[in-house]
Amino acid sequence: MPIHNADIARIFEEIADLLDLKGENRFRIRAYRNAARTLAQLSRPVSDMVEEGENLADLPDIGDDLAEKITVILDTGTLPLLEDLEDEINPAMADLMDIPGLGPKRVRMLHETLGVSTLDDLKAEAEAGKIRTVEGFGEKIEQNILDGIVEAGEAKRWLRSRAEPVVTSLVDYLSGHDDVERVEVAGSYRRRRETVGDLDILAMSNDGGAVVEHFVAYEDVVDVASKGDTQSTVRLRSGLQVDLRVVPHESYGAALVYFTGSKAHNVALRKRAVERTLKVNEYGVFDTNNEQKRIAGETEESVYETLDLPYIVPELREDRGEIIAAEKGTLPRLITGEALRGNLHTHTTDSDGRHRHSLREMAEAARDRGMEYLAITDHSPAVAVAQGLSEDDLRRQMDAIDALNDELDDLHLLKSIEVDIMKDGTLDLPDDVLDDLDFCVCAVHTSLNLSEEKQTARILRAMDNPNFTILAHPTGRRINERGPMALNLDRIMEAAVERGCYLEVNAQPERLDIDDVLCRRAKDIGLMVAISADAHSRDDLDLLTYGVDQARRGWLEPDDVLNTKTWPELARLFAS
Ligand code: DGT
Ligand code: CA
Ligand code: CA
Repeated sequence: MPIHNADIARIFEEIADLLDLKGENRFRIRAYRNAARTLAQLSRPVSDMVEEGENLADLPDIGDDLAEKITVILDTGTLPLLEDLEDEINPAMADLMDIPGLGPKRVRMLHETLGVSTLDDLKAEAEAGKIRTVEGFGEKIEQNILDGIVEAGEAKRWLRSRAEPVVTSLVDYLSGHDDVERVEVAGSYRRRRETVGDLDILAMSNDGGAVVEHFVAYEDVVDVASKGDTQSTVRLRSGLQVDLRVVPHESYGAALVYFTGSKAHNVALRKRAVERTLKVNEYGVFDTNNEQKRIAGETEESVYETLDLPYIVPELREDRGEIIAAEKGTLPRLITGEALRGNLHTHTTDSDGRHRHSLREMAEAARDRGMEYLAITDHSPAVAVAQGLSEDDLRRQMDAIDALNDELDDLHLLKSIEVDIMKDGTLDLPDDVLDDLDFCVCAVHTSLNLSEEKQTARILRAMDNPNFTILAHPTGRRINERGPMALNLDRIMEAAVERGCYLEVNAQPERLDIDDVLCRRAKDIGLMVAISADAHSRDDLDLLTYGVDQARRGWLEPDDVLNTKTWPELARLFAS
């Protein structure tokens, strides 16, 4: 394996970090960091320089000692000094210094007092409120650390919803150029994945050079990683990386297929092409016997057509059976946002000061969006931070809903609750009040760390309650924040089918719970889901679209989704 300049730079950075954690001499630390920067910015591989007999010590910030170390790395891929340091100090501790506010001194302190060595340790101690107890730390620093951990996670993949405004501005900007005929975002963004690693933008133009110049001149570009005649990669101020490709008219469809991916879908398409003595790439579809001859490529449809396939929407392009389904004519007729008649998970100011709008305001917002029904599902008492509704509060809210229903013509409010599933699997309100609701949304908010056995048993027990209707955010995951609970979801889904219960696709962008893969599993066993906004404000009602995206990626059709039904239809389902 060739050793790149960046590899050597990384080793020097790591040494500097570990020396820093040891409290070593800062000049020695600085020397490694400076050398790392020199290497990272060098235009030629140092391996070439060594081969050509050049003296590395002539490079800025590199003396005889470091020059010698570079040759050792080129020969062996590592350095004894680094290995010694890694034996002494857990290298994971170096990652902790990336959290804002945590320098080497504080990391050392946390290690000595609480035994913190990894990001997971740090998170656990911060969540348990232990950090604030360490000398020199306080509640504020603890909170900053928690926020920092979240941000560190988000830096890896972006929530698609967070990338959206960035995309809109950039696409507007690119479309504004005279030589640009069309712009589209491809990649995972177009496939509507819940997160995106980077953006892949395709522009149609005959003047690639001009478009690339326009692109790199965008005001939010802070770093140009590469720039050619038809492609460029940049990093935006927000940290998001963007790949641009400029293609001519005749290749646009082929390029769109290629850069939309997924890679696995592309591989499957190419295999299919080979079987037809065709070649598919980002420039078009070609005859293997005469590669000069472009058979298709102007539109995506033309590419699929040469492979004897109908058009496949981007959400399905994951090589999860879509090509066979397309061939057989059994592609799903996917759910759309227009098919949703209402929302089955909504909060109001009745339960939580953080919720921004009253019952009436939420009702009017739903009506303005053309919804036929809206279920009001405030929290139950166990969610103390959200000031959950007591039985009396809930009865009062039910009266208020009756009154408002008399008044509203074109929206029907449903009486419901987001009732907590307690640790023992009981529900957080007595059955006699739950009996009087239209249906119940049930959720786990506490004791998320039970074993799979216990967590599963807890939810199954809750489902035994005849008032149980929909399991809200079933896995409890929050993207980039916390993973799913340990759960046997197959058992839960089967139990739901047996008992006439349902699962939610929570449309909050950081939840999207259940996800696409689980949606597909639900469909396969005949389990319907509710796509729910979990709205905490009027604008949140618009989040449904993210739930629809996830459901589409999970092959769901209108009949798989509860809230495509009218309320009378739903009432019948819930009663049976
Ligand atoms: P991401 O960015 O991690 O969220 O995921 P994608 O799917 O956007 O992946 P990305 O940005 O690496 O590449 C964009 C598309 O380009 C990808 O979906 C398919 C295509 N592509 C990239 N690398 C390859 C490759 O090695 N082979 C093939 N066939 N296609 C590739
Ligand atoms: Ca991408
Ligand atoms: Ca990319």
